[in-house]
Amino acid sequence: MPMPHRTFAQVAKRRLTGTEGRERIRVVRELLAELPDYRNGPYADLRKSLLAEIDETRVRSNAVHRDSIAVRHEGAAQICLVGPPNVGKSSLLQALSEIQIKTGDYAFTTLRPVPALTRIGGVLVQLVEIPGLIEGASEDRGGGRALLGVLRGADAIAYCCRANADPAVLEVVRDEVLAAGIDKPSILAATQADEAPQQAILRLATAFPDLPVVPVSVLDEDSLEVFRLAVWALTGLIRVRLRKNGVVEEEPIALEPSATVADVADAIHHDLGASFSGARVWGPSARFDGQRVGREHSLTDGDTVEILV
Ligand SMILES: Nc1nc2c(ncn2[C@@H]2O[C@H](COP(=O)(O)OP(=O)(O)OP(=O)(O)O)[C@@H](O)[C@H]2O)c(=O)[nH]1
Ligand SMILES: [Mg+2]
Repeated sequence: MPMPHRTFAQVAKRRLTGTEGRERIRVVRELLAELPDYRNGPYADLRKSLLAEIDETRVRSNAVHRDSIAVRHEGAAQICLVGPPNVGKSSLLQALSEIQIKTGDYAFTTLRPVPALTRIGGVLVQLVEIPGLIEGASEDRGGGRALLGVLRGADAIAYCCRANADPAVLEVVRDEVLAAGIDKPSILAATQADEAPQQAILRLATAFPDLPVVPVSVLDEDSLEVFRLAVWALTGLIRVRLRKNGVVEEEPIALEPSATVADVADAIHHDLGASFSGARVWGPSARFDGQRVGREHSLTDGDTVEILV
């Protein structure tokens, strides 16, 4: 004897309360399975309204996803990997970090932005794979608006294109980014370079004269290192090592290029920033090792600093 349809409707309402997205769809499916299979009458009406509920839930969750996607910034800078589908963005992310990510020999393996941290010269930098942008993305095709929103919040862009591909396929993507009014420091990673002749790299460089081209292959560790350095250059940051009581700390800190000794002291502790008397500097910005400098001395990438109290 099936549950009276009014009772079923009440049960359904109660079970659906407070659910959203995938969870809501799962509950609806369970309810559908429990519903007597009548073709007409109140049970058939219930079935229809539950089926409509699935569609509505889908539309709602898409709307939520589309409005915006937030990728929390981590590390010293956030660099987005952007390019057509299936060029090797995930493979690059995997080769440069600890994450396990799906890669595949087909388009749109990655559907959401995927962040991963990579260490460059001792500093953590965040790379974010942006799923394949398609023509019309700036008008929201393929959920493009939310993806471009992530890009808008990034510090820089590494465009990715198969080294032996026709440059036109990347032009499509780049045009969408520019049409969205996004213009950030950028490089062009010519991916799967192990499968491309030197002329292919030249062809890309000619097609994109304003982008430094970095040939890269996940099979070639040296090329990955060159790519890391190019990403570091994109951040525009400098690395400075701290020295305390004669011992240099292993991991450098990342600073804005205009950083002074006072900024370093302040980064260590606000009180120190206010009270320290000066510093000693080793490295490119010092005239000689251990040079005594004042608060406003500008630092350079590769310096080592000891704050004097
Ligand atoms: N020979 C070679 N193949 C590569 C390299 N990098 C990636 N591939 C292959 O290229 C295909 C696509 O790789 P993915 O990393 O999934 O590409 P993607 O750009 O993330 O793709 P979507 O997320 O689908 O847009 C896979 O079959 C990889 O094995 C490379 O450096 N050399
Ligand atoms: Mg991918």
